Amino acid sequence: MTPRAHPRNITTVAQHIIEQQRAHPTATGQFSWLLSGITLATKIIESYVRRAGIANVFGGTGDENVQGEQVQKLDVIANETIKRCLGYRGNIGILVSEEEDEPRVIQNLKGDGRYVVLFDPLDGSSNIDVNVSIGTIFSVLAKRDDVWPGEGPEKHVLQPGLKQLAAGYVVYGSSTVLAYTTGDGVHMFTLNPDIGAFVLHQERVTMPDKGKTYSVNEAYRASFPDGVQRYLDWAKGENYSLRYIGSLVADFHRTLLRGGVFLYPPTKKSPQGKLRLLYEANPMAFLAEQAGGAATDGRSRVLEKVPREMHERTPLVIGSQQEVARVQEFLSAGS
Ligand code: P6P
Repeated sequence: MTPRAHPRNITTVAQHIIEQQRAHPTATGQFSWLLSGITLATKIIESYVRRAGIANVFGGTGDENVQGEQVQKLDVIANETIKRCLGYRGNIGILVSEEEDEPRVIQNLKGDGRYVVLFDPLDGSSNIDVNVSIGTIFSVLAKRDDVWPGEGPEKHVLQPGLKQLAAGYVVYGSSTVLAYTTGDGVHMFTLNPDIGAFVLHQERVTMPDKGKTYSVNEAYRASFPDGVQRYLDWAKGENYSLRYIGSLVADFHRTLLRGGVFLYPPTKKSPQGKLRLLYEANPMAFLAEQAGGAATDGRSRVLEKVPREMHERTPLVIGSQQEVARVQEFLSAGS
């Protein structure tokens, strides 16, 4: 009989965020309120994901999103859920979603929406119908203070990843796990369905500085840069394992915990890489670095990239320090 979590051992994510905030005397609790909106949304999404087959939410809507991808029913539910949970928090001024063409500016009476929340509502959604782990990814910025009120939202949105105040993901897998950072380490929580709360199970998660696992879709090998192809040959010679789920959140979660390296290089089909900078690569790069890992686009640090447009894509090499450095060596030796 699995022992139930004893009340004395429960730290919920809400408590943890407040404790984290206490460590920042300038914090007003506004931030905790924002993050609790995100966790609420992911609990609602999880309730659909867990019963997708009987809730008639399998399959596509027949529409295409701004990315040119087939929209899954659960994509829409996840997107609407996050907008609903965050739209009325009062302190969020702009929402950016993978599913939306443009930033959504939230007008609230006091106009004090100081935060920008960027998210991929349901990453890996093509895997829903075959019960493979999928996830929600989020990133939080503060509005810039050098933008005139009359200017559009773009300047607030197009900030480098170094400016993130928080980032995280929820992976809907064999259990539902939330990982987040506010710049003071990476902390992980498991959703306890008995009490409907995310409960802390690991603080200050650190990524192993090496790991003999590479994660890439080798079907596209022929169109990878030469340096990547040489790296793959080297890794095979070193008896590395290949693990690739095809769901960024799941592949990253494994890399964060076990070490290794995940790569989505430029390909013929996606010459700038497939993953989006603002709400996929940046949040994962923030988490990776906070856990002692690294993240580049094959040339430069992901977090230093200055975005040019909202749905900008980027190549991504992310994981253990030594493994990312190894890939860089092969890339620097001649692309
Ligand atoms: P491919 C899912 O569609 C996604 O955006 C990421 O979650 C995942 O890492 C990647 O695409 C998989 O892409 O081309 O290997 O199917």
